[in-house]
Amino acid sequence: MKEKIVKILKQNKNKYISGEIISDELNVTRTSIWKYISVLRKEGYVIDSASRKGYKLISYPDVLDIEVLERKLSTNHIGKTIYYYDTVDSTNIKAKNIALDENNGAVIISEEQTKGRGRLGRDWISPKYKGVWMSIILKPNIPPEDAPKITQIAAAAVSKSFDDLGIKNKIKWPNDIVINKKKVCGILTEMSGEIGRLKYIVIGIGINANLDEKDLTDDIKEMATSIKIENGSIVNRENLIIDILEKFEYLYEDFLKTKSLNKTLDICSEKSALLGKMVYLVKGEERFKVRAIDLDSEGRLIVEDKLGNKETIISGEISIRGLENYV
Ligand code: BTX
Repeated sequence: MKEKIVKILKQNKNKYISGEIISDELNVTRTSIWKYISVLRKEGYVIDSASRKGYKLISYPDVLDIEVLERKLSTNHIGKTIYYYDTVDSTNIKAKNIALDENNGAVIISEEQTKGRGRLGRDWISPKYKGVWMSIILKPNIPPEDAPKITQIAAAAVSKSFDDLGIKNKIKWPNDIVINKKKVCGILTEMSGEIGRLKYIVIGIGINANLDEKDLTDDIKEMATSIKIENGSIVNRENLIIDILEKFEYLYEDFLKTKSLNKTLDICSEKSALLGKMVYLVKGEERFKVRAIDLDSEGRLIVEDKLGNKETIISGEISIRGLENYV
Protein backbone atom coordinates (compact mmCIF):
# COMPACT_ATOMS: atom_id res chain seq x y z
CA MET A 1 0.00 0.00 0.00
CA LYS A 2 2.82 2.37 0.93
CA GLU A 3 4.39 1.87 -2.50
CA LYS A 4 1.06 2.57 -4.22
CA ILE A 5 0.65 5.83 -2.30
CA VAL A 6 4.21 6.85 -3.20
CA LYS A 7 3.47 6.13 -6.86
CA ILE A 8 0.40 8.37 -6.83
CA LEU A 9 2.26 11.13 -5.00
CA LYS A 10 5.11 10.94 -7.48
CA GLN A 11 2.70 11.10 -10.43
CA ASN A 12 1.41 14.32 -8.87
CA LYS A 13 4.73 15.72 -7.70
CA ASN A 14 4.68 19.43 -6.84
CA LYS A 15 0.90 19.60 -6.76
CA TYR A 16 -1.66 18.74 -4.14
CA ILE A 17 -3.74 15.62 -4.43
CA SER A 18 -6.62 15.11 -2.05
CA GLY A 19 -6.74 12.29 0.46
CA GLU A 20 -10.17 11.47 -0.91
CA ILE A 21 -8.91 10.87 -4.44
CA ILE A 22 -6.07 8.67 -3.13
CA SER A 23 -8.40 6.70 -0.88
CA ASP A 24 -10.93 6.19 -3.70
CA GLU A 25 -8.23 5.05 -6.06
CA LEU A 26 -6.76 2.59 -3.58
CA ASN A 27 -10.04 1.62 -1.99
CA VAL A 28 -9.00 2.30 1.61
CA THR A 29 -10.15 4.88 4.17
CA ARG A 30 -8.74 8.38 4.36
CA THR A 31 -7.58 7.64 7.90
CA SER A 32 -5.44 4.79 6.72
CA ILE A 33 -3.97 7.00 3.95
CA TRP A 34 -3.09 9.51 6.66
CA LYS A 35 -1.40 6.76 8.71
CA TYR A 36 0.71 5.65 5.74
CA ILE A 37 1.68 9.27 5.06
CA SER A 38 2.97 9.51 8.67
CA VAL A 39 5.05 6.37 8.15
CA LEU A 40 6.46 7.74 4.89
CA ARG A 41 7.43 10.98 6.60
CA LYS A 42 9.38 9.02 9.19
CA GLU A 43 11.20 7.28 6.34
CA GLY A 44 12.44 10.56 4.91
CA TYR A 45 9.64 11.54 2.50
CA VAL A 46 8.86 15.24 2.78
CA ILE A 47 5.10 15.52 2.22
CA ASP A 48 3.25 18.76 2.69
CA SER A 49 -0.40 18.64 3.74
CA ALA A 50 -2.96 21.41 3.60
CA SER A 51 -6.57 21.27 4.63
CA ARG A 52 -8.98 20.92 1.73
CA LYS A 53 -6.07 20.52 -0.70
CA GLY A 54 -4.56 17.22 0.39
CA TYR A 55 -0.96 16.05 0.12
CA LYS A 56 1.97 17.28 -1.92
CA LEU A 57 5.23 15.38 -2.31
CA ILE A 58 8.15 17.77 -1.90
CA SER A 59 11.10 15.39 -1.86
CA TYR A 60 11.81 11.73 -1.27
CA PRO A 61 14.77 9.51 -0.36
CA ASP A 62 16.83 7.92 -3.09
CA VAL A 63 15.13 4.53 -3.01
CA LEU A 64 16.42 1.86 -5.38
CA ASP A 65 14.10 1.12 -8.28
CA ILE A 66 14.42 -2.64 -8.51
CA GLU A 67 12.02 -2.91 -11.46
CA VAL A 68 14.28 -0.65 -13.52
CA LEU A 69 17.30 -2.57 -12.35
CA GLU A 70 15.82 -5.93 -13.35
CA ARG A 71 14.67 -4.60 -16.70
CA LYS A 72 18.05 -3.17 -17.65
CA LEU A 73 20.23 -6.01 -16.34
CA SER A 74 21.51 -8.13 -19.21
CA THR A 75 23.15 -11.05 -17.41
CA ASN A 76 22.51 -14.76 -17.95
CA HIS A 77 22.48 -15.93 -14.32
CA ILE A 78 23.72 -13.32 -11.91
CA GLY A 79 20.83 -11.25 -10.55
CA LYS A 80 18.14 -13.20 -12.41
CA THR A 81 16.53 -13.50 -8.98
CA ILE A 82 16.79 -10.41 -6.78
CA TYR A 83 15.58 -10.19 -3.19
CA TYR A 84 15.20 -6.58 -2.18
CA TYR A 85 14.79 -5.35 1.41
CA ASP A 86 14.29 -2.03 3.09
CA THR A 87 16.37 -3.14 6.05
CA VAL A 88 18.15 -6.35 7.10
CA ASP A 89 20.75 -7.29 9.67
CA SER A 90 23.26 -8.25 6.98
CA THR A 91 22.74 -9.24 3.34
CA ASN A 92 25.41 -11.93 3.80
CA ILE A 93 23.46 -13.43 6.72
CA LYS A 94 20.23 -13.31 4.66
CA ALA A 95 22.01 -14.92 1.74
CA LYS A 96 23.47 -17.71 3.87
CA ASN A 97 20.04 -18.44 5.34
CA ILE A 98 18.55 -19.14 1.93
CA ALA A 99 21.61 -20.26 -0.02
CA LEU A 100 21.05 -24.01 0.10
CA ASP A 101 17.63 -23.74 -1.56
CA GLU A 102 18.45 -20.87 -3.86
CA ASN A 103 19.60 -20.74 -7.46
CA ASN A 104 23.11 -19.88 -8.48
CA GLY A 105 23.34 -16.13 -9.03
CA ALA A 106 20.55 -14.98 -6.70
CA VAL A 107 21.27 -11.51 -5.33
CA ILE A 108 20.18 -9.95 -2.04
CA ILE A 109 20.09 -6.16 -1.87
CA SER A 110 19.12 -4.02 1.09
CA GLU A 111 18.75 -0.28 1.54
CA GLU A 112 20.26 -0.59 5.01
CA GLN A 113 22.09 -3.10 7.19
CA THR A 114 21.78 -2.95 10.96
CA LYS A 115 24.58 -5.48 11.48
CA GLY A 116 26.67 -5.17 8.35
CA ARG A 117 29.81 -7.25 8.73
CA GLY A 118 33.39 -7.08 7.59
CA ARG A 119 36.05 -9.76 7.86
CA LEU A 120 36.92 -11.38 11.19
CA GLY A 121 33.63 -10.22 12.74
CA ARG A 122 34.32 -6.53 12.19
CA ASP A 123 31.44 -4.11 11.65
CA TRP A 124 30.50 -2.54 8.34
CA ILE A 125 28.46 0.62 8.61
CA SER A 126 25.64 0.64 6.06
CA PRO A 127 23.36 3.70 6.29
CA LYS A 128 19.98 3.71 4.62
CA TYR A 129 19.54 4.63 0.94
CA LYS A 130 23.16 5.70 0.65
CA GLY A 131 25.15 2.67 -0.33
CA VAL A 132 25.17 -0.56 -2.25
CA TRP A 133 24.82 -3.37 0.27
CA MET A 134 24.42 -6.62 -1.61
CA SER A 135 25.33 -10.30 -1.62
CA ILE A 136 25.54 -12.80 -4.46
CA ILE A 137 24.88 -16.51 -3.95
CA LEU A 138 27.13 -18.72 -6.08
CA LYS A 139 27.30 -22.46 -6.52
CA PRO A 140 30.40 -23.09 -8.59
CA ASN A 141 31.92 -26.46 -9.08
CA ILE A 142 35.32 -25.51 -7.65
CA PRO A 143 37.31 -26.70 -4.64
CA PRO A 144 36.74 -24.72 -1.40
CA GLU A 145 40.31 -23.42 -1.42
CA ASP A 146 39.51 -21.54 -4.64
CA ALA A 147 36.88 -19.38 -2.90
CA PRO A 148 39.27 -16.43 -2.32
CA LYS A 149 39.62 -16.17 -6.10
CA ILE A 150 36.01 -15.03 -6.24
CA THR A 151 36.94 -12.08 -4.02
CA GLN A 152 39.48 -11.06 -6.66
CA ILE A 153 36.86 -11.38 -9.40
CA ALA A 154 34.47 -9.15 -7.46
CA ALA A 155 37.19 -6.58 -6.75
CA ALA A 156 38.09 -6.46 -10.45
CA ALA A 157 34.40 -6.06 -11.43
CA VAL A 158 33.81 -3.22 -8.96
CA SER A 159 37.01 -1.45 -9.91
CA LYS A 160 36.21 -1.59 -13.64
CA SER A 161 32.67 -0.35 -12.98
CA PHE A 162 34.10 2.63 -11.10
CA ASP A 163 36.38 3.28 -14.09
CA ASP A 164 33.33 3.35 -16.38
CA LEU A 165 31.80 6.03 -14.18
CA GLY A 166 35.00 8.03 -14.40
CA ILE A 167 35.86 7.36 -10.77
CA LYS A 168 39.62 6.96 -10.28
CA ASN A 169 40.21 4.03 -7.96
CA LYS A 170 42.67 1.36 -6.91
CA ILE A 171 42.32 -2.17 -5.62
CA LYS A 172 43.85 -2.78 -2.21
CA TRP A 173 44.48 -6.50 -2.15
CA PRO A 174 42.62 -8.59 -1.23
CA ASN A 175 39.20 -7.07 -0.69
CA ASP A 176 39.06 -3.29 -0.78
CA ILE A 177 38.61 -0.63 -3.40
CA VAL A 178 40.10 2.71 -2.45
CA ILE A 179 39.78 6.23 -3.78
CA ASN A 180 42.51 8.71 -2.84
CA LYS A 181 43.92 6.09 -0.46
CA LYS A 182 40.63 5.75 1.43
CA LYS A 183 38.35 2.75 1.55
CA VAL A 184 35.17 3.06 -0.47
CA CYS A 185 34.25 -0.60 -0.98
CA GLY A 186 34.78 -3.81 0.97
CA ILE A 187 34.16 -7.40 -0.11
CA LEU A 188 33.35 -10.24 2.26
CA THR A 189 33.45 -13.77 0.85
CA GLU A 190 31.95 -16.55 2.95
CA MET A 191 31.38 -20.17 2.08
CA SER A 192 29.88 -23.40 3.26
CA GLY A 193 31.31 -26.74 2.36
CA GLU A 194 33.00 -29.90 3.42
CA ILE A 195 36.49 -31.08 2.64
CA GLY A 196 36.80 -30.99 -1.12
CA ARG A 197 33.14 -30.05 -1.70
CA LEU A 198 31.73 -26.57 -1.82
CA LYS A 199 28.03 -26.10 -1.07
CA TYR A 200 27.84 -22.40 -1.81
CA ILE A 201 29.75 -19.14 -1.73
CA VAL A 202 28.23 -15.85 -0.63
CA ILE A 203 30.03 -12.81 -1.89
CA GLY A 204 29.09 -9.61 -0.06
CA ILE A 205 29.86 -6.27 -1.63
CA GLY A 206 29.55 -3.03 0.30
CA ILE A 207 30.01 0.27 -1.53
CA ASN A 208 29.91 3.71 0.02
CA ALA A 209 28.10 5.31 -2.89
CA ASN A 210 26.33 8.41 -1.59
CA LEU A 211 27.44 8.60 2.03
CA ASP A 212 28.08 12.08 3.39
CA GLU A 213 30.91 12.97 5.80
CA LYS A 214 28.45 12.82 8.69
CA ASP A 215 27.67 9.18 7.90
CA LEU A 216 31.26 8.12 8.56
CA THR A 217 31.69 7.32 12.24
CA ASP A 218 34.70 8.77 14.11
CA ASP A 219 36.58 5.46 14.07
CA ILE A 220 36.55 5.22 10.28
CA LYS A 221 36.56 8.79 9.02
CA GLU A 222 40.34 8.88 8.58
CA MET A 223 40.42 5.77 6.41
CA ALA A 224 37.01 5.71 4.69
CA THR A 225 35.26 7.81 2.08
CA SER A 226 32.40 7.63 -0.41
CA ILE A 227 32.07 8.15 -4.15
CA LYS A 228 29.87 11.20 -3.47
CA ILE A 229 32.41 12.75 -1.11
CA GLU A 230 35.24 12.24 -3.61
CA ASN A 231 33.34 13.11 -6.78
CA GLY A 232 30.96 15.71 -5.44
CA SER A 233 27.94 14.24 -7.16
CA ILE A 234 25.33 11.59 -6.43
CA VAL A 235 25.87 8.18 -8.00
CA ASN A 236 22.99 6.37 -9.68
CA ARG A 237 22.99 3.20 -7.61
CA GLU A 238 20.87 1.15 -10.04
CA ASN A 239 23.35 1.74 -12.87
CA LEU A 240 26.28 0.98 -10.59
CA ILE A 241 24.75 -2.33 -9.46
CA ILE A 242 23.90 -3.33 -13.05
CA ASP A 243 27.41 -2.59 -14.25
CA ILE A 244 29.01 -4.51 -11.41
CA LEU A 245 26.79 -7.59 -11.83
CA GLU A 246 27.40 -7.67 -15.59
CA LYS A 247 31.16 -7.31 -15.23
CA PHE A 248 31.22 -9.82 -12.40
CA GLU A 249 29.35 -12.39 -14.49
CA TYR A 250 31.70 -11.90 -17.43
CA LEU A 251 34.85 -12.45 -15.33
CA TYR A 252 33.29 -15.23 -13.23
CA GLU A 253 32.10 -17.22 -16.25
CA ASP A 254 35.47 -16.78 -17.91
CA PHE A 255 37.14 -18.14 -14.76
CA LEU A 256 34.83 -21.17 -14.62
CA LYS A 257 35.30 -21.89 -18.32
CA THR A 258 39.05 -21.43 -18.58
CA LYS A 259 39.95 -22.35 -14.96
CA SER A 260 42.27 -19.39 -15.15
CA LEU A 261 42.10 -16.05 -13.33
CA ASN A 262 44.10 -14.29 -16.03
CA LYS A 263 41.46 -11.74 -17.08
CA THR A 264 40.77 -10.83 -13.45
CA LEU A 265 44.44 -10.66 -12.51
CA ASP A 266 45.23 -8.35 -15.41
CA ILE A 267 42.77 -5.89 -13.86
CA CYS A 268 43.89 -6.53 -10.28
CA SER A 269 47.55 -5.96 -11.17
CA GLU A 270 46.92 -2.90 -13.32
CA LYS A 271 44.71 -1.33 -10.65
CA SER A 272 46.70 -2.45 -7.61
CA ALA A 273 47.28 0.09 -4.86
CA LEU A 274 50.05 -2.07 -3.41
CA LEU A 275 52.31 -3.53 -6.08
CA GLY A 276 55.78 -2.00 -6.01
CA LYS A 277 55.14 -0.32 -2.67
CA MET A 278 56.51 -0.79 0.83
CA VAL A 279 53.69 -1.86 3.13
CA TYR A 280 53.17 -3.29 6.58
CA LEU A 281 52.03 -6.88 6.82
CA VAL A 282 49.95 -7.09 9.97
CA LYS A 283 49.71 -10.51 11.62
CA GLY A 284 47.90 -10.19 14.95
CA GLU A 285 49.97 -7.86 17.14
CA GLU A 286 53.03 -8.04 14.91
CA ARG A 287 53.79 -6.06 11.79
CA PHE A 288 56.52 -6.47 9.21
CA LYS A 289 57.76 -4.01 6.62
CA VAL A 290 57.79 -5.64 3.19
CA ARG A 291 57.56 -4.73 -0.47
CA ALA A 292 54.49 -5.97 -2.35
CA ILE A 293 55.94 -7.32 -5.57
CA ASP A 294 53.38 -9.37 -7.49
CA LEU A 295 50.19 -11.40 -7.62
CA ASP A 296 50.65 -15.07 -8.45
CA SER A 297 48.38 -17.00 -10.83
CA GLU A 298 46.09 -17.92 -7.92
CA GLY A 299 45.58 -14.27 -6.94
CA ARG A 300 47.82 -14.45 -3.87
CA LEU A 301 50.09 -11.58 -2.94
CA ILE A 302 53.85 -12.07 -3.12
CA VAL A 303 55.89 -9.88 -0.78
CA GLU A 304 59.61 -9.53 -0.20
CA ASP A 305 61.44 -8.44 2.96
CA LYS A 306 64.62 -6.36 3.03
CA LEU A 307 66.78 -9.48 2.97
CA GLY A 308 65.15 -10.58 -0.27
CA ASN A 309 63.08 -13.38 1.32
CA LYS A 310 59.81 -13.85 -0.54
CA GLU A 311 56.51 -14.89 1.01
CA THR A 312 53.16 -15.69 -0.59
CA ILE A 313 50.20 -14.28 1.32
CA ILE A 314 46.82 -16.03 1.24
CA SER A 315 44.66 -13.15 2.61
CA GLY A 316 42.60 -14.47 5.53
CA GLU A 317 44.20 -13.47 8.79
CA ILE A 318 46.48 -10.84 7.36
CA SER A 319 45.98 -7.12 6.94
CA ILE A 320 48.05 -4.79 4.82
CA ARG A 321 48.63 -1.19 5.80
CA GLY A 322 50.44 1.65 4.10
CA LEU A 323 53.49 3.06 5.86
CA GLU A 324 51.67 6.30 6.66
CA ASN A 325 48.03 5.99 5.61
CA TYR A 326 45.52 3.18 5.21
CA VAL A 327 47.19 2.31 1.89
P1 BTX B 1 37.11 -5.50 6.45
O1 BTX B 1 37.23 -6.39 7.65
O2 BTX B 1 38.22 -5.45 5.47
O3 BTX B 1 36.78 -4.03 6.88
C1 BTX B 1 36.02 -3.73 8.04
C2 BTX B 1 36.60 -2.46 8.64
O4 BTX B 1 36.38 -1.35 7.75
C3 BTX B 1 35.91 -2.07 9.95
O5 BTX B 1 36.55 -2.63 11.06
C4 BTX B 1 36.02 -0.54 9.95
O6 BTX B 1 37.28 -0.14 10.41
C5 BTX B 1 35.96 -0.19 8.46
N1 BTX B 1 34.59 0.14 8.01
C6 BTX B 1 33.40 -0.16 8.55
N2 BTX B 1 32.40 0.28 7.80
C7 BTX B 1 32.96 0.90 6.74
C8 BTX B 1 32.45 1.56 5.60
N3 BTX B 1 31.15 1.66 5.34
N4 BTX B 1 33.35 2.07 4.72
C9 BTX B 1 34.68 1.96 4.92
N5 BTX B 1 35.22 1.34 5.97
C10 BTX B 1 34.38 0.81 6.88
C11 BTX B 1 35.40 -5.44 4.53
O7 BTX B 1 35.80 -6.01 5.71
C12 BTX B 1 34.22 -6.23 3.97
C13 BTX B 1 32.93 -5.47 4.07
C14 BTX B 1 31.80 -6.16 3.36
C15 BTX B 1 30.51 -5.43 3.52
C16 BTX B 1 29.41 -6.08 2.71
S1 BTX B 1 27.99 -5.11 2.63
C17 BTX B 1 27.09 -6.40 1.98
C18 BTX B 1 27.53 -7.64 2.70
N6 BTX B 1 26.79 -7.87 3.91
C19 BTX B 1 27.57 -7.77 5.00
O8 BTX B 1 27.18 -7.91 6.18
N7 BTX B 1 28.84 -7.53 4.63
C20 BTX B 1 28.97 -7.45 3.19
